[in-house]
Amino acid sequence: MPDLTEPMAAAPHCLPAGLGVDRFCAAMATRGWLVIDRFVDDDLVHRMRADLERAYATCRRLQIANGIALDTEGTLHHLVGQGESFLEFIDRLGPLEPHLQAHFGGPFILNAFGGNILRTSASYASAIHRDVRTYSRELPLLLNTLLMLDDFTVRNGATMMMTGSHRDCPVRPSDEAFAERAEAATGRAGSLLVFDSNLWHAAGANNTADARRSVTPMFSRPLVKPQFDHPRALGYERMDTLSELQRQVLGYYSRIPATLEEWYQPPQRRMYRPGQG
Ligand SMILES: O=C(O)CCC(=O)C(=O)O
Repeated sequence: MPDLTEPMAAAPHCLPAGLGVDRFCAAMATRGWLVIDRFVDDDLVHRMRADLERAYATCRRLQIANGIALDTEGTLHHLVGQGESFLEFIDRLGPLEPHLQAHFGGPFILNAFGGNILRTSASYASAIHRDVRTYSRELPLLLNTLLMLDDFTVRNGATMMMTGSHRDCPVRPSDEAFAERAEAATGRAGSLLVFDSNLWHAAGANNTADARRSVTPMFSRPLVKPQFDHPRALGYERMDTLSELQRQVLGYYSRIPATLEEWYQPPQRRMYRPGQG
């Protein structure tokens, strides 16, 4: 049995040689999470950091203006449309597409694309939580990913993962139970943490002077309602400029018609295409 606990090393743009679909699915089924070392290269990491800073100014302005500043410091939401690097990341999922398809048993879409700039102060992401309210155990509704934009270490608050809790923890564990089983998901910048959304986790405490940045795209089966209408946010007309992978993942093939004209279309022009589950 291969060791599922070690971050799997790969050259940028590739998956580690040992990370076949079977190994991926085995890790998700047993531990519920894994780290893919340097899933994206430094160039994309640098551009995502710059886009993240700009997007944070936009998100923070609205958080403050709308009276929700307290618990949201450092958090960002709905980055699709807030920087080209975020769209580029969707295209970089190619090598992982068969793995995510195997996990979901079919095509998948983006559910939400957030981010976290973790400094010494905490946000809601620092509480023990999971990101799917409906505990679905063996039926995977949602899958989290977290792309590390800085090295994640124990000192700067690497995400704490309660290994295996997606299988046996339908309700929130006590702080003690969490601490007993939680492992730090450490990794180099560019590494991708992938985890079952049924798994309990929390951002660690950042005890350094530097920010620990990440983006957190989540994925689902197309039949699950996404947290943001990505095709409408980008514009339906933008579809022609996107890759096949971006169209699928951003949900252009699983939109909701709003007129009879949109509904009555041949299969390949339908807003919700055949085969989306
Ligand atoms: O920033 C982190 O370490 C945790 C992020 C998180 O909780 C999430 O993506 O749900």
